[in-house]
Amino acid sequence: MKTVRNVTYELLRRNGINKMFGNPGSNELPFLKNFPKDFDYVLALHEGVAVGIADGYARASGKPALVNIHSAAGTGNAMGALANAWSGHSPLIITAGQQTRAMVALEPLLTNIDAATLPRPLVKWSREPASAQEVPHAFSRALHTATADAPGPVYLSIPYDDWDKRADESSSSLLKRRVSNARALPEEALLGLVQRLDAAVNPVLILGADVDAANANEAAVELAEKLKCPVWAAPSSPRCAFPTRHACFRGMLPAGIASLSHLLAGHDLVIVIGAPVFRYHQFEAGPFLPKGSELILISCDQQEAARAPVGDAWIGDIHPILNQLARHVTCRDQAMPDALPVPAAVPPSQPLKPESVFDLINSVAPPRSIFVNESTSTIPALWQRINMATQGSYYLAAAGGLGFAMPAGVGIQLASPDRQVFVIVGDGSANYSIQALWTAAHYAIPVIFIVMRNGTYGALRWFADVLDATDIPGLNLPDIDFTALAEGYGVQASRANTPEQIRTAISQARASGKPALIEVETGWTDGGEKP
Ligand code: TZD
Ligand code: CA
Repeated sequence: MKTVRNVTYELLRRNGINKMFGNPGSNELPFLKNFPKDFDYVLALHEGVAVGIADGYARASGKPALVNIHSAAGTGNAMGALANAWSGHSPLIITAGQQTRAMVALEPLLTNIDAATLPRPLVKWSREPASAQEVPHAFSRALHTATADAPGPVYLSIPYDDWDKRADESSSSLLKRRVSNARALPEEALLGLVQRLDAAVNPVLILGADVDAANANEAAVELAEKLKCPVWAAPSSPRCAFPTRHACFRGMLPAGIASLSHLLAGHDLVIVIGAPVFRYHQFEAGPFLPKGSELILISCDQQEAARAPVGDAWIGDIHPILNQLARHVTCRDQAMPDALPVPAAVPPSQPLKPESVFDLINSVAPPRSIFVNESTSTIPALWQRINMATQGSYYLAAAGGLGFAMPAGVGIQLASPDRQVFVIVGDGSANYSIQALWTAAHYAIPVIFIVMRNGTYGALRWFADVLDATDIPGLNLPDIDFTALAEGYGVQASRANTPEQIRTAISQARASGKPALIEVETGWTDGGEKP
């Protein structure tokens, strides 16, 4: 007899899924019973960490990732991570166990009351199947929904007595299904768009995370080199879609309405690809675009296209559309822009400035290293000083929710065994998902965690200035010994406060082939005093 469990695992297998990230409870055990030998279970010690690891894995591998978490309480623990996965277009199939169908109406312990509603609005789709026989169909629908453009998380709540039930004969037809995104620009739209690009006197390109996710970075370079135009990373960009030392690259746009449009002054055409228009942060009143500018958005996300307050949008697949544009626009007969100067080294100080730490990391990081960033007050300095040249070099919490970098770094390293992952995390941010260290140690996933210890929620001090908010409590962090925490979770750790110590600590970590945490005391980026 084919059980619901057999068919579901076969469906997952046929869709390239052979890993499950999770934290189990009694409701989940029947799904895990006789766990198939060709699947790996990756245990996380908290559901937010399980979803964070899966988010990193899905983003870096470009494949859907399966997560199994515990009922309502586990789903609640995962919501912060889910916010990042939602904004990051991460195709996660999140499953939670439910109490038995026989008892659920009585709301016994561990019931997920109104389960399908709980994760909304941070999922594309959620459901508790109406019967055991519906479970394979719900998984099939979940898979195809998560991966269809724009990708995103989906959620299934499965009563635990469903797994041993007989599967419907007809569910075998689900095993062969393929659902693909296939939307290049039709000829007429392409001609119109190319005409607008060619007619622009001074165009500018703004690239977002979905260009990197679509692995379309080289097409973006080709387009920029034909237009000979400046290229910016979209504000708050959670990925890096363009080589940061390329002559056309200008850095990341600020996340305030007025300063962003001020920087675009003089451009008659703003071409945004693979980013929302725009992911702002601090409120600054002003026009969305400078006078005389028009905006064109190419997006894989119909909601982002609809939400944009200005400009025309085309919804489609980023990679083929970028290829089409790069092939058809006219190569301009003018000089390339001048590359930005590489910023001068900051003399070593005690404590070190974050700029020095980034210069050091940049000088020792092997080619194609991956940087997962959650050092919130130093984001501009990192973009200036770390050379990110290849696809998939940079990841940040897409919704701004802290607790992303440590688990995501673990998932990204798991998906990219031939690249070195550096997690660069503040001493505030490192407390939201610290349990990720255990998963890194347990499965020998060789992430290098660098904790930037400045003793404060630095970004909030900056924001307090922006908001003119004085006398804010709760911005200083008591001394936290991250080396002791790391050792407690089984990760080798050291303190490194001079350039030489940092170099040695990184090379020892690399030689060990195991994860390592390096705690670095840092000062302010602006040269000010530590509080
Ligand atoms: N909680 C969560 C889940 N997400 C958040 N974004 C915040 C709180 C608020 N927050 C920020 O947006 S930045 C920040 C907080 C607390 C300070 C982080 O401090 P850090 O880094 O030590 O990690 P810096 O470089 O000192 O800012
Ligand atoms: Ca800090």
